[in-house]
Amino acid sequence: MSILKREPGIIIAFDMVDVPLAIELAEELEYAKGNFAIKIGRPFEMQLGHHAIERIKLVTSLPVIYDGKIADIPHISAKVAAIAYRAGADGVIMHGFCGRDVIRAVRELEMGDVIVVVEMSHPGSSDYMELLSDRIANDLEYLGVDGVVLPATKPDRIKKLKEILPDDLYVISPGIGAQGGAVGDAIRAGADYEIVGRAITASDDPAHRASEIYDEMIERWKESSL
Ligand code: OMP
Repeated sequence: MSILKREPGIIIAFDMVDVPLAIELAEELEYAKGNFAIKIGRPFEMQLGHHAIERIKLVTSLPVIYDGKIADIPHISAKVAAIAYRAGADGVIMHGFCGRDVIRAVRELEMGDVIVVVEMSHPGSSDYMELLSDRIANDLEYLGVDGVVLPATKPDRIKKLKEILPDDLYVISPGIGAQGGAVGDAIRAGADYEIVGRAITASDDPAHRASEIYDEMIERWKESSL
């Protein structure tokens, strides 16, 4: 069973370095209106190591994803993922470009969801990654992973890659707000969750802003299904 509810939602990127702020936001999100999950990124992890995951898990029942963008040989990738799962992560994000053996090594842990980056949201993603993304997407049918990361900054690529990807994989999409994507762009293109960092965490009232962005996303999603 997927760690994420199969309904449109927002994954909030916890990339802040202010630990008390992160904990306060995780507590507040518990009661905020919306369908949320929390993604712990490397900057926050660098403050506390794997305790970053433990500290957030202590104050929330929302799904927690460790975004280590794991990209190493199979042995090391599995070791990093296992530490994150043991600390309480419900899922981990890893790169797809390292190869099938790396994806298999993490999946074979069977400790939680495995989410694979297929294509990235920043402009330089087109330098190299776009050359590989169709191939990675094709292979995922046989690798038994749970979800993929596709770029909200390129809704057309979401649509294209979804044609290749197995239906049962969930799609989570970053690039909304600070990177130029509009709220709702990825959901309308077929993503399940939009990933939002700075547009929420850098606002004056992040939990309130998360609910506003959630409402806006649902509004745009409903418009598109009329
Ligand atoms: P904001 O740009 O502040 O909304 O944050 C985006 C978040 O999504 C950060 O945590 C990034 O690490 C992450 N991300 C991308 O921005 N682009 C990608 O292609 C992949 C990710 C990711 O895997 O989450």
